Amino acid sequence: MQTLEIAIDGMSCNGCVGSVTRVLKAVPGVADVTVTLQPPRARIAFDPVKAGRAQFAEALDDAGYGLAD
Ligand SMILES: [Cu+2]
Repeated sequence: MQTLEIAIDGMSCNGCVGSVTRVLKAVPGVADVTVTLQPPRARIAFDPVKAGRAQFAEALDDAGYGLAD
């Protein structure tokens, strides 16, 4: 298991926190997600064989968010 902390673009409220948490948790290989609004970041625990930054970026993009860094 690997942990990645990423800054998220496009979050403005707690509804966004819920959405970002849900879409990241739905990525195959993701075990746990913790999202904060201030600062807008996500900490993701995942299996690096199954998932990575590209999958997280795609899932976020589909939901209207993005990686900020
Ligand atoms: Cu929102």
